[in-house]
Amino acid sequence: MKKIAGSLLSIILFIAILAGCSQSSPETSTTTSSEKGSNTHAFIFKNTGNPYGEKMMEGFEKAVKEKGGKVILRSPDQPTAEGQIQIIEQLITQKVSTITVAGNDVDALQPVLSKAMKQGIKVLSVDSAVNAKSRMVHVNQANPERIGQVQIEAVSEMIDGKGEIAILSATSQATNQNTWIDFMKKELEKPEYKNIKLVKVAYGDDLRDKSVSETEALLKSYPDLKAIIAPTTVGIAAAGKVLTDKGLAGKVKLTGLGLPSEMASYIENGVSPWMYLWNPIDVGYVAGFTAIALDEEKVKGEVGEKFESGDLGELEIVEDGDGTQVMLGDPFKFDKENIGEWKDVY
Ligand code: RAM
Repeated sequence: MKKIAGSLLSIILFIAILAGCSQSSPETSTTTSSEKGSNTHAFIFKNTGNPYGEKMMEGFEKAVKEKGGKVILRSPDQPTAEGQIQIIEQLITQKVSTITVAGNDVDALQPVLSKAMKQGIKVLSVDSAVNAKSRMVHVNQANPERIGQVQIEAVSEMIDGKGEIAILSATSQATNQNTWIDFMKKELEKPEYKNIKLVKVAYGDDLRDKSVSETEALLKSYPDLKAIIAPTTVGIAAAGKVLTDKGLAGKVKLTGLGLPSEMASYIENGVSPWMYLWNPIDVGYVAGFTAIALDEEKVKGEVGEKFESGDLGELEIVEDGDGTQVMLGDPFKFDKENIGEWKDVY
């Protein structure tokens, strides 16, 4: 009898322990999957095959992994809004937690991004902004006004303040390039640049072959061309190759925004005396932390809010026209002196 009572007691105790366990498990899950969603963070770049986009994705993935989240990295084959819309529709169906996009058009993504936000998905843009209604915040790689100014200062110094120049851009809808070009044009209005003539803005669409043929067309149409500014890493590398192959080092100067890894040889051979960029890995990394801060509702994307950005410390959300942004500093100059230190980094 005693024996039976003893084993009954242990069965009761065992059931009680099991019940205790099952009671505590929902507590752990409430803070992760059930309330916070899937902790899945999607990043969409402009198009595939661009090493700059790959570096940003690398930084984004690093940030999300540091915070224990899951990452989805997607890009359309061509740098079009339509391609991004299709991807965003799929991500909404997948119920991702956040979408970070480098927009191929400032307005065209608004319906699909608004739909995502209505379903509770947090949306931000990075690199190439979408309009303020389509996002909660934008992560800006560098001060756009300074980007415009430094390009014109550089080109003016390279051609002694006079002659014809052209711009080789990405797509005609790319918000980031269009903003920088507007600031370049504004800078060119200053009296010190009165002898510099911007003859053409060409669009290589961030596709290598098109950027090569657009560079060749510029050289053909403007035989007196003194310099090309390419504010796109794809464009500047393509122009660097064309000018090198045609033996035009020193004759047609090249500057713009380039990846040190793709531009080192054209800086070393003198085709591009110097150029600028920022760290695309850091830009992606900050976007990852911004996405997570929005998802965890630590910030709403409002001016004055601050959040932790891993190795990059605390960042603040500031004004950006009718929207808000996180701003990452000034463009950095790469020349013969320092290119060797950076060409293996990005
Ligand atoms: C290209 C892309 C990208 C831009 C850089 C500078 O890779 O157009 O959006 O930020 O250049």
